[in-house]
Amino acid sequence: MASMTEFRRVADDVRNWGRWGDDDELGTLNFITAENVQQAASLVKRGKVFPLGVDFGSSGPQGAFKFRHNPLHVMTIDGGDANTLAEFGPKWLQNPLAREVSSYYENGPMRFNDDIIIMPLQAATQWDALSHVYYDDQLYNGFPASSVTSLGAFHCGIDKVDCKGIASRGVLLDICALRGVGTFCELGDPITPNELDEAARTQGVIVARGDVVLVRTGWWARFLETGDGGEPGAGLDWRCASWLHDHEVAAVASDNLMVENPVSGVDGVLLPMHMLCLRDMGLMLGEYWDLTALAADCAADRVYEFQLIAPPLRVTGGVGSPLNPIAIK
Ligand code: UVW
Repeated sequence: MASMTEFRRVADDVRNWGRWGDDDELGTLNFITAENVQQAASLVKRGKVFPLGVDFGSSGPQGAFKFRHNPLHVMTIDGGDANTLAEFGPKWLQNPLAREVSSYYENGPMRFNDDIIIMPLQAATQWDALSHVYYDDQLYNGFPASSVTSLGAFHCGIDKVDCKGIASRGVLLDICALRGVGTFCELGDPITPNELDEAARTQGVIVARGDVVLVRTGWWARFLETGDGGEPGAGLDWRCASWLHDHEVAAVASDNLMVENPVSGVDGVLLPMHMLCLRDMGLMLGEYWDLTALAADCAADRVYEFQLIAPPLRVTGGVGSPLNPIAIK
């Protein structure tokens, strides 16, 4: 178990504050240049598209956590209204909305359905914004933690990264394949920097500046089998923060619930990778990405690089965002 002193030493090493200016709110997305975007597009050879987003619905994994919930999706106008509102709406004097909607049906053949979704921005496939996690009262680049207000994040909100797309080269590192574990890397064995190197080497790919690295642990496939959103699986050991820093990776995402190993590895510190990546490096984390089909295709053609397009929603001041990233080969 590492000490807090050791953690702080690593934090000092990987910290990117000031690297792209004192007002920077993009962090390692700055590694993605126009050349990266162009080169990533040139990786599209077969036009095969892999949607990496999971379902946004009531049976997602977030039911396992008391402070988060699965998306609540409710129909506000549906097919039943075409008949019932046509009958009752026009006569419903105290309800102008019912009269208005039914008038649409009375005057022509058009029918419509509407719906609404209520969900934590940390449900299902997501990006963590740089303002999601902090310590010592500071966000990435030294911005005060108090700048995250009840109206949202004034600094380092997810809307700030909109200018980047996010599009770059994606590289899959398949740890299930490396470990020869069929579908799922069990808890108790965090993924080490050496394993990331080994996965890249055996797959014949070199992780380079500006890449978005996708780490497959098999957690999502396991969740689909068990329905247990609280089951921990292996994630990145906290020391992988230095590996991501050294390789000048733009962002990292995984198929599990928090990218990092649930067992901290640092005495008295919960989620040290989150602290180092988001707050010190300015490196965004993607969670609950479904990498199963992409991994199968990569194993079949032995090509582990692709164009990755993964823009978040432009939620004003959001500290995270749902998305449906796509990989194209
Ligand atoms: C926390 O658990 C704090 O965050 P995340 O959803 O990013 O893992």
